[in-house]
Amino acid sequence: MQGTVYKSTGSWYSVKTEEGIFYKCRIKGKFRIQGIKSTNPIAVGDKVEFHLEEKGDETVGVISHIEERRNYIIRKSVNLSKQTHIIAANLDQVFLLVTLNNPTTYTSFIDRFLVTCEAYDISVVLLFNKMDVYNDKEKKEVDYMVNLYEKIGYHCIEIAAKEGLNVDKVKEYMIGKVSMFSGHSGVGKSTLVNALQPGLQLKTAEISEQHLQGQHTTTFAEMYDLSFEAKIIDTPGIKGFGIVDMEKDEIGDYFPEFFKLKSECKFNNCLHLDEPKCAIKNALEEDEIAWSRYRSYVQMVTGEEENYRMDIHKV
Ligand SMILES: Nc1nc2c(ncn2[C@@H]2O[C@H](COP(=O)(O)OP(=O)(O)OP(=O)(O)O)[C@@H](O)[C@H]2O)c(=O)[nH]1
Ligand SMILES: [Mg+2]
Ligand SMILES: [Zn+2]
Repeated sequence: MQGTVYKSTGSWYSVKTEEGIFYKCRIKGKFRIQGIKSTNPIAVGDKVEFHLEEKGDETVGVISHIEERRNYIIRKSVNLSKQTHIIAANLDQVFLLVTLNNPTTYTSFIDRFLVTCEAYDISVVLLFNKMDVYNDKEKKEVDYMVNLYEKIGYHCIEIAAKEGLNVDKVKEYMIGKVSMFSGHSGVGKSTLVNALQPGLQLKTAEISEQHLQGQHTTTFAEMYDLSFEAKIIDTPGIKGFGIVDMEKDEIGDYFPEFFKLKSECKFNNCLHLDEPKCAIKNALEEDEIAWSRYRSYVQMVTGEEENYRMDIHKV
């Protein structure tokens, strides 16, 4: 039998067949794929083969094979374990939800996320959520970020999931595709799924409630079929986003605005750090490249930890 993984708890997988039937499945023993060292061998979005086994009065599926992935999105946990985790597989696009506060999304996080999407060739749209609560100054900050990222070539939409603002625009991007919502805990991923399809009623929670519980509201990635020919994967919030297995000299290629200029650097192996006649540093001085992007880049190349506060706006 064949199906698509709709939910993964780490020990159980919910697999949907083409006939639309869900089976509870598991894997036997160690299941390793093509040398990927990951905490989860099978992720939401994976296409799998399985067979049914009777266990007492219960029928469970046992996954025996996973189809080669068209793509997947992976991150390194930022805690000490440094394990990698596949968030989802076989995606058409990813939406990164960003909020200025409650919680704060720093550009260093956005940039790491974008670099991973570039490296894995997955298109990404930035959604600036909770526009309903920002004051004028904060709205300007969002506009500044939208300008910054649009100029590089990323689509950005300002939304308010709770009020339905611009949810239609998000819908347009989703039709006919498998998409994923990502971002910190509390940015409104599940709220947005509910806004797209009110009947689903996914659990959402205030950040203060989340802290009381000491955990994220959404605990496992799960895919949903929406009424308008779209599939969405809601994911648990992520704190940090460590990039996986990248050579120093390839990171710059995943900053599109750097990549465009790099042939103009004096040295063809320029890392854009202290080298003379560097086109990227020139563009930075001319304000054609944003300082926040350059700082993110330096952080990644020098292997600094992501989580420090920084001032992202020029004002
Ligand atoms: N004011 C306002 N609040 C919002 C908006 N979108 C979401 N929220 C609120 O933000 C809080 C968190 O929303 P969730 O949808 O649970 O966030 P999440 O990203 O799914 O969080 P995790 O599941 O923990 O990763 C809830 O109290 C929502 O009501 C919005 O557009 N405006
Ligand atoms: Mg959620
Ligand atoms: Zn350079």
